[in-house]
Amino acid sequence: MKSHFLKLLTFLSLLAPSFAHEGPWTASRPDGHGPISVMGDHMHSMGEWMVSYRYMTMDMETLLKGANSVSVDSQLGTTSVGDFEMVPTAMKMDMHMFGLMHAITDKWTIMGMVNYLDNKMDMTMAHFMGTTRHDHGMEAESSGLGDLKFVGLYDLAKWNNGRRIHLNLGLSIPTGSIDEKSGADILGYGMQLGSGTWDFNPAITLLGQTDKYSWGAQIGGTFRIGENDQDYALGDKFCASLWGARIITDSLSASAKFDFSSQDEVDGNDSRLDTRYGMMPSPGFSPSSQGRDLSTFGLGLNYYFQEGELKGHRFAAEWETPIDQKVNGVQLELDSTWTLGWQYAW
Ligand SMILES: [Cu+2]
Repeated sequence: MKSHFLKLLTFLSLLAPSFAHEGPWTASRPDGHGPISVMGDHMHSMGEWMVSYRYMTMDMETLLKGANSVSVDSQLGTTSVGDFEMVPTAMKMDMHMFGLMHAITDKWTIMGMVNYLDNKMDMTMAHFMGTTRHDHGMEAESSGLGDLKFVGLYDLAKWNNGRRIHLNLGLSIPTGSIDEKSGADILGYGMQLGSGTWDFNPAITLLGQTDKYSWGAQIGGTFRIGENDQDYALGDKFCASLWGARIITDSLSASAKFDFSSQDEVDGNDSRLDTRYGMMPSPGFSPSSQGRDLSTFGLGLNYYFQEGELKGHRFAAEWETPIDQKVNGVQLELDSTWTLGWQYAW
């Protein structure tokens, strides 16, 4: 994790001196907002409001043990019971995110976000008759409101060369359910809709613009405050992002982004899931098969209407794929993420 972080900083320090222009940073260009997957990338001027909607869809399939691909057979056993009796084989997570931003002063922009989640998971369950394994396919679903998030963005400094830096101070409120079930059975950690804990989300964001290019870097984390009412806390998370964008027309820009995140395994354990694990060992019910190190590369487009009926509206899309990933325990491998978004400020 440290070496990725150092590489990122070195890369950034090489770029930073050359990527500057005359005048202050401005939002009124397509790359005036970061790639759509970045949260809290920009601030507003006093009195401005912004509404946004994002649709994010993540696909996961095939199993990883640490950094290595493993087969379903290797986990379920072929002639006798293996490490697990049930493993996930695919998962799709859809997220609808609604956001509201308002700059109460030039120094402070406040932001609220609420998510609606929709998770689907396919699993294979096995049992043995002598030395013959019988497989059953199973499906699980969960959907509903996620955790509510409030963020204060504080302007630390603005320079007259297109650069600025701000602080992100986020608080996540546990409105999302951690009691999602399939029939009478509690679902695994990854299928729950919230963390169940109050979480602190600090970050620092650095932005720069030249006439044709822009870049940004954000480093932050998620820290769980205490444990939830089931006596566990999801793992703390560290995130670093670095992106660059180029203006193609007055309305269109294209971006490339590198992301690194590292999330710890679950701290503590949900006794309801321990009971399920006792009856049917599965990585989804295990605190040590949660969290991962993930490096991704993303490509995106931002479109900013400068005139006509849609003047001021922004549409953006971004596709991200892993370049390196290492899971804790045994988990599904992340395949790709798409983020589509709309933003309107006035
Ligand atoms: Cu905004």
